[in-house]
Formats: sequence, structure tokens, C-alpha cells
Amino acid sequence: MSSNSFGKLFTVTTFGESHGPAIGCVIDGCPPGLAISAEEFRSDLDRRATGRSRYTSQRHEADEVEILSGVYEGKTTGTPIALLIRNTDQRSKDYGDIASSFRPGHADYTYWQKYGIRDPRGGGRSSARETTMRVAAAVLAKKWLAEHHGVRVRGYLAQIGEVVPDAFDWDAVEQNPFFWPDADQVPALETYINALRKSGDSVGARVDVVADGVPPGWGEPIYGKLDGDLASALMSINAVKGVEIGDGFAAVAQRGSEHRDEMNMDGFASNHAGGILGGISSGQPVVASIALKPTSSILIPGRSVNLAGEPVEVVTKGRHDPCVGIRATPIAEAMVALVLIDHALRHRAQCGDVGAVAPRIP
Ligand code: EPS
Repeated sequence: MSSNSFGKLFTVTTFGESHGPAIGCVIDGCPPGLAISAEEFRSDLDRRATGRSRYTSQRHEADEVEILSGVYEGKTTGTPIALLIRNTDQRSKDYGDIASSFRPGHADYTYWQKYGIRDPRGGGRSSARETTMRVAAAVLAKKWLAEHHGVRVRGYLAQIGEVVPDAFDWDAVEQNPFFWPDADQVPALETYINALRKSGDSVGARVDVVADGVPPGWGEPIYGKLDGDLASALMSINAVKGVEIGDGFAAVAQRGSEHRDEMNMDGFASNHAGGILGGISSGQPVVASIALKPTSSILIPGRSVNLAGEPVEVVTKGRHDPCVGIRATPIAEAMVALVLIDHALRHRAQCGDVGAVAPRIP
């Protein structure tokens, strides 16, 4: 299967299946000299992992990273960095029925049509388990971006079903299992997800990511636009059906006089553009949003067909998320960080001699 790598100068290749012995990645192009230890992967991997709260899949994986190469005496050497995480809590018998039928709304059918063979256990390669390695690779990207450019990439759950935050506080985001920015609403969300799980159904969600500190100049017109690469990277996350940059689709109903971000030497007056103009970062925060569809693996029976083309009713057993969006915040952050480090290195390669050009809007 091709297209398991992305990034031009900071290239990440992931491998592995949900119920195989292990998942892993190879990062080629990481700058040398970045201090890194296995413990530093813990925080982001735990933020993304299943089984860390009762509102997500109850599969319990330790997600312990083994650094196999590319790090010597605690520092990256510039050679390929191979990371491995062993799978330890597969329950493949849950997928007995799925092996011979297709879950409606799932990649089961399209993988079968494309390859003529598939690993149904846990969804195989189509499983969100694969996103673990993106988050692991992004630990290096986030650290390098912070140390070299003061960039901070943060995300939060901006909508779940019809529910939107009533208030916004970055400090609240890491204090609850939903990455929700309004602490007062968390009990209501708990009730909402409990009822949803009991009903056997699932729901969609929206995640917003903000990257602060991105300097102007990152992004390559025409075919390597920063927003184009962000859209591609974010769309590659399982269950993502929409990506917006800045105001995104709301721009359709705006006037030019409203949408343009006016500027003077004190700064920009607004950020409708999401920090990207002409595919190049403007120096404002880069803002991207994703829409995630409801999980297709649900207990409510759905009509489908089996391998023989006969009509069947599909009920998906197993330990599925009632809302994949709940765990998507660290994944979306990871994809933004991976695109940003790739563009930081690409900008340095071509335009490193240009330096800061006046006037620079703060
Ligand atoms: C997933 C189904 C579940 C999740 C899995 C993603 O797998 P299983 O049925 O084997 O428990 O637990 O997520 C992870 C294991 C993970 O680490 O994110 C799916 O269908 O995408």
C-alpha cells in the first residue's frame, strides 16, 4: 500500500495495523541535536489514547514508545528516527462478523474494492490506532518548533453534536477528558455522552487548532501552500470530512470589507484569514478547524451486504468511541505541527538568507 509517508524535508512514514504485533513510524529529516527521551512522548500519547476516560474506547494500550534509531546519548543525530509501539490489547474476535460483511459508513467496503483483500481485525490499517504514531512523531516536531521559533500548537474540542462552548478558557481545555474550553459545561457533556453510549449511537464533532508564534513566510506557493498542506494533512485524519482555515466556509457570507484583516504597525485588527495569506504564513496565529463524522462502528443495526452480495444487518460489537472527535484534539495538533516543521525547514532551505524584511507587523 503506498502513500504512507508525508512531508518533504521532515518526512514521516507510519506502518502497522490495529491488531498486528506493533505500530511504528520512521521520521527522516529531523534536525540533529534535539534532546529527546522516551518519557517525553508520554504526555501527548496519553492525551490521545483510548481507555483513559469512560467516554472513549475501553481498549487499554500502554502506548510505550521504543526509540529504535536516530537518537544517541539523548539527542537526535539527523539519521532516521524509528519509533515502535507494541499492541497489547487486541480483541480480534469482536471483528468475526465484520470479516464477511461491510460496516455502512466505514472504510471496510472501499478497502475491499481497492485491494481485494483486507485485515478486518480492528479495522486493520484504517483504524484510528494509526494516529498514535502521528502524535508520537509530532512530539519531536512540537519540541523543535517551540525551541527554534517559539511556536506553540494547541487545540480544543469546539463542538460536539449540536453543543458548542458557552465560554472559552485555554486553562480549562486540559482539565477535562473532552478538551472542552468551558469547565461549567463538562458535567452536561458527561451526561450527553453517557446517554449517547447507552443509545448505541455516535455523534460528530469539531476540533479547532491554533498555532501561535508562527513567523511570516512559511508556505510555498503555488502547489505547496501552507493552507493546502494543512488541509491535506488534517483531511488524512480518520473520520475527517471537512477542514477550514480561519473563517473557512463562513467567508462565503462575508463582505471584503469585513473579511480583510486590516493592519497597522501595532498589528492586525482581526484574523479572518487564519494566519495565512496567499498560502504563506502572515505572522498571525495559524487557525485550522476540522469536522469529524460520527463513528460508523455503532450498535444500532444498519443495512449492508456481505461478501456474497447478500443483504445483511450489521451491528458492530467492540470497544468503539461514541465520538471520535473526543480524542481528535491531540491528533489534529500533531498534524498541524508536522506540517509546520516541514514548512519551517523548507523555508530555511530556500529563503534562509532573506531574513526579517521590514516592515514587519507584530
Ligand atoms: C478503532 C476501534 C477500536 C479503538 C481504536 C480505533 O479498536 P478496537 O476495536 O480494537 O478496540 O480502540 O483505537 C485505538 C486502538 C487507538 O489507539 O486509537 C477504529 O475502528 O478506528
